[in-house]
Amino acid sequence: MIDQLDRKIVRWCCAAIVCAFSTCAIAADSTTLPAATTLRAAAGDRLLIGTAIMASHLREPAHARLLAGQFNAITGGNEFKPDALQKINGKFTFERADEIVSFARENRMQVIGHTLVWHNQSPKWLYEDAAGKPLARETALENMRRHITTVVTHFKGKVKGWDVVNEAISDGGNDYLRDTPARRAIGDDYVEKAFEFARNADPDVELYYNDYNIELPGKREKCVRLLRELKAKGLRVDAVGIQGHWQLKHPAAQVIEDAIRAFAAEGVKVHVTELDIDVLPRTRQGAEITDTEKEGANPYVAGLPADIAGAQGDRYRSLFEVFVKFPGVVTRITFWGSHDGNTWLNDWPVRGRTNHPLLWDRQLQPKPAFDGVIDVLNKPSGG
Ligand code: 9MR
Repeated sequence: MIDQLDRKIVRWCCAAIVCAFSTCAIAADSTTLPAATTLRAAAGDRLLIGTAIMASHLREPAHARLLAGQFNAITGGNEFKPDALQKINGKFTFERADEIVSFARENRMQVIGHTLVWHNQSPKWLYEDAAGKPLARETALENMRRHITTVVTHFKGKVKGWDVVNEAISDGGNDYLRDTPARRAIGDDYVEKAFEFARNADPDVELYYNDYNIELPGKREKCVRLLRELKAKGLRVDAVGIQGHWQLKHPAAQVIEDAIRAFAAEGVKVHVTELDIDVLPRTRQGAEITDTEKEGANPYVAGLPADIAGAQGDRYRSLFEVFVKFPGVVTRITFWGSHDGNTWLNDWPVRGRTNHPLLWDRQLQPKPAFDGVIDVLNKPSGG
């Protein structure tokens, strides 16, 4: 709201200056007004533009200024996950997540909670015994209920919405749900139970289902099925989060557009929650990768060549052109990080590479990727 106001004030001042100094009558329509220079100002109040951060970034002054200046939403990259909040059964540790909440409040940013139930970065005791066997259903359910209830209650009024369940859908062919510790202990209804516990803990907080590759046909249909099943049980899902860990050419913008349309038809909002555009080859993973393969897989150590940076800018531009076609449906776009020095893609699928997936380079300078995004947001019809 205030961003929109800031922008309007700038526009009014500029319009006044134009009127005062102009000898001929120039209509001060939006095309003659200066473009916003930050993502959050360009987005105004029609869209949340977010980034994933770590609490440690807040102690890096230039980085923290960039985050506060550019974004109106933040997601803790790790700080709100089960192993960060309740590593030891019954001992809740909110300090780092609370730091993120304070930073957001000081800078008029919304906080997105990520995530309540996930098969990674969750302590084993939640759903397994010491020998790795699934806990009895009632014990696992009670562990999940207590985690969700305590966490959602702690952040009541401070977090706009929660990724209630992350990555529950199976990648493989006909399998529907992923084989996870929570599912093995509780059963297929662990997803609906998670949504039920979250809603009961805070009826006002938004509830999201978040996953990767759900824009691709196959996983997309499974996600639609999940939404329908949750709805049939009387549960509320406010938005689907398409993670958006994408590459220069894959997936096609049309595929993403089709998925947004398919999810919107189920009556939910669509968020893009972990956006980045990988510019490196997706090599084999794991320890068996050879040194030669590793070197070949790391071609831009000295910097991103201008043609690739330009192609990445075009890619971001065309993705945002899709997103702004859906005003009121695509209501948040969150990048998974801000500058290239700080992205999980420097360590995945091969450790120690030099990747360049984000809008700012390692010196915090905006890349063509930034121009691609802000140009679209600045267009009068952009959303
Ligand atoms: O960005 C997170 C990284 O710091 C962690 O090491 C990693 C561990 O799994 O998780 C990263 O974030 C993931 C997110 O929580 C869920 N979707 C995939 C993201 C990238 O792995």
